[in-house]
Amino acid sequence: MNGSLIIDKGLSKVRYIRGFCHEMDIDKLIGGISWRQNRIRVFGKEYDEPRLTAWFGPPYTYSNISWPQADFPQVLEPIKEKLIQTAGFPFNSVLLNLYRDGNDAMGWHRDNEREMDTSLIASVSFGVTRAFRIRRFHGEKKEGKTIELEHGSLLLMEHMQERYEHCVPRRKRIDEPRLNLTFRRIIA
Ligand SMILES: O=C(O)CCC(=O)C(=O)O
Repeated sequence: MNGSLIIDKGLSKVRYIRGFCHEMDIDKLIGGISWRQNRIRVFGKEYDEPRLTAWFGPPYTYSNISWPQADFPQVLEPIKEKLIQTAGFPFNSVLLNLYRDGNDAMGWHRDNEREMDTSLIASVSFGVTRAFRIRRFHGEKKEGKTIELEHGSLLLMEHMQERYEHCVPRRKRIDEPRLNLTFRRIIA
């Protein structure tokens, strides 16, 4: 598979592929989804999550947020099919993150819930370019990488969750939206 290998450490491999799906129209995608803004609890206080989200696939729970089973909408089917063919992996679910502008963000975390097959997670990006940061979970946290995720790009994260955490930092000067589709395989 083409693309640049960003991380290549034992089983953990992260590959960045430009132009995977650049023909898709972000406005059509955003308009085809019903969005939710979840509430999160941080140090005992509740806040609105700084982004909008949607979930399609089997029921899924993380950080006290629960999603019921939901079928893939038509607008996402071509992306899912192309991805399954490209990666040769049976993704069965997707988490959508809509960053309305640079004030929306995602903090450091790992996607390592027990019901998820973490051997491969695939992230497809649309809209404005945003930075995606990765660092070791244990030990040398300063040794990180930053990838600029461009419109239509694909990031393949193979066994990344075991060793690395990731985030999408705020970028105050950005005033355009970015849509991220994170395809996963739920196994239980
Ligand atoms: O927006 C992104 O690129 C990251 C999304 C993410 O970290 C997640 O869905 O767990």
